[in-house]
Amino acid sequence: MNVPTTIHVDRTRIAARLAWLAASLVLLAAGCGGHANDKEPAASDPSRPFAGQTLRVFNWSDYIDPDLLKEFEAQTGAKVQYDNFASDAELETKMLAGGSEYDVIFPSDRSMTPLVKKGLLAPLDKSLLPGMKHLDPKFLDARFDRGNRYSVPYFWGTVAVGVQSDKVDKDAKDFKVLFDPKYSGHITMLDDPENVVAIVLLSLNLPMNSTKDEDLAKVKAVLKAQRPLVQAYTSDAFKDKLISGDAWVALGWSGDILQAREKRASVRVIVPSSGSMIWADSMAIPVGAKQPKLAHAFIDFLLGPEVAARNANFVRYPTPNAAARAKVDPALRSDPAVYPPADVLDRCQWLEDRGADISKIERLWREIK
Ligand code: SPD
Repeated sequence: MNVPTTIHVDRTRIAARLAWLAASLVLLAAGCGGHANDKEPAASDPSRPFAGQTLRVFNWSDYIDPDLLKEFEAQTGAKVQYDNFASDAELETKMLAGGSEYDVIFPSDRSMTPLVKKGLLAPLDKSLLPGMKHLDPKFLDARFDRGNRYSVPYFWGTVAVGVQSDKVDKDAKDFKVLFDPKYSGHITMLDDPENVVAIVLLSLNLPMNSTKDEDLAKVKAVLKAQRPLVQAYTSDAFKDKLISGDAWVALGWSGDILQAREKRASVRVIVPSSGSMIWADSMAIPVGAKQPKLAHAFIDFLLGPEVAARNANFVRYPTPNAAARAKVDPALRSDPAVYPPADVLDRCQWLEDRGADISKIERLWREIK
C-alpha cells in the first residue's frame, strides 16, 4: 500500500512550499526581500527612474558642488562614481585607452577637436536635453563642435595667477611675476606643457599658439631660467598651496584661484589686462558609454538654472547658462576676475590644435622637467 504514503509525502511537500511562499511574501511586504535589502527601490519606481544604475563621471578636480551629486542620486536613484583628471592630456590618454569606462566627461575646447576627430564621442540626443534652451547662444555652435552634436557647454574661464598680497609686489599685474627670482621656492606652475608654453609666449608678447622654432627657443630659455625657482609643477594642488600659504605665486585656472581666495583673503587674482588664455569646458558622452540615458539625465540636471547657479557659486567659474546667471551671487557676477571686462576678453586667445607640431612642445617640456 504505497499509495497513501505517497499522498502523505506530497501533501507534506506542498504544505512546506506554501509555508515558504507565504513567508517570502511577508518578507517582501516588509521590505526585506532581495532588491529591497540593498535599499534600492525597483527600477520601475517612477520617482527614482534610474534606481540600481551607476553613472560614471570623469571631470576636472574641484569642478562641481558635491551636494549636487547627492541631489542627483536622490532624485534618480542612481549612484554616481566620480573620478578626477588634471589636464587635457590625462583625459585624452584615458579616452584613447577606452573611454567607455565613463558615461559623462568634461573635455576642454582644446580636447574636443581630437576627441571628435578620432570618433571618441557619442552624438547627443537633444530630445533628452531640454535644458539646453537655458544656454547663452554665444556659447553654442563653437568651432570645435558645430551644431553641438557632441557637447554641451559647462563653464569657461581664463588662465590666471594667484599671488599672496602680503608677499608679492602690489603692482604685479601680469605673467612676468612668475619669473621673478624674488619669489624663488614659492612659485608653482601648471603641470601642462601646452598651457605653460602658451603663457610664456604671451609674456614675451609672441603669438600664443606659435610653434616657430625661434619662438619656442625663447620659451625654453625662460622656462630653463625659471626651473630652479619653481616649488612644484601641479595642475590641481596649486589651490591648496595658495590656501596654506606655501605658494606665493601660482599659475592656475581662474576659478580655482578664486576658490583659494575664499579660504585665504590675502590671495589676489591676476588676469593680465594685456590678455590671457580663454578656455571653455563642455559635457560629453564617450562612445560606448554604458548608461547613455542616465548620462543625458545628468547633463540635463546640470543645465537647470537653479542647479547651474548653485554650481557656479561653488566653483567660482563663469557660467554659459544665461538663465542661471541672474541667480549667481551678485559679488561674483561683478568680479572682473570671474567675468573679465570685454576689452580684456578681446585680448584673450584660445588654444589651437597644433597637429603634429605638438611634438615640439612636448620635447621642450621633457627637456625642462
Ligand atoms: N578645477 C577645474 C579646472 C578646469 C580647467 N579647465 C581648463 C582647460 C584648459 N585647456
